Amino acid sequence: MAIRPILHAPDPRLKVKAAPVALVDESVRQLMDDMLETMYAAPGIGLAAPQIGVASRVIVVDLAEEESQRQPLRMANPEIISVSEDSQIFEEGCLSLPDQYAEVERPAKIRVRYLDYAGTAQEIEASGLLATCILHEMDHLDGVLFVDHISTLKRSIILRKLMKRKKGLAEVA
Ligand code: K1U
Ligand code: ZN
Repeated sequence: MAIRPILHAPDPRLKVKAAPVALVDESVRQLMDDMLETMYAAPGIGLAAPQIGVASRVIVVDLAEEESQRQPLRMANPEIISVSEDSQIFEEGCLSLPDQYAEVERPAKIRVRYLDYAGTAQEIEASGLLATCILHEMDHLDGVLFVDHISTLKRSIILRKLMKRKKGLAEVA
């Protein structure tokens, strides 16, 4: 397993639509393992393959607050089967938009189909933060960031802050 560098906006690789995996083979399992290690190290509660520069439809999620309670979800080719009519609002962060947060409204309950670590088709129902996190990660697979769900003004403030931060880091280096 390896910790991989996480891309930061405005990297163009974060805006690309990722391709489905043909099957869950050893290379996809290796990718899932690396993504989980990278996510735990960050730390974060989710990660999508495009965030480490891999344009494949693979995400990982784990809401556990303690190492002893970890219950990782590794999903290839996730698809939304249904969403509830009612919505919920969570404050979202993103490892590709460091230190930036905003409230985002999304469906409160979802049903998702995906291929697991063994390549077996699974379906789960998710609600609360788990639903929001899965939807956030699935957005990454289509080149969508949480800032694409907020007002133009809030989005430009966040993106300007990130550009400034990038410039500051470049001047130090
Ligand atoms: O996709 C990502 O960049 C990961 C992101 C997932 C996410 C967070 C909040 C709402 C929706 C999706 C993160 O994990 S940001 C970091 C974070 O939320 C966190 C970090 C440490 C402990 C607990 C949470
Ligand atoms: Zn994110």
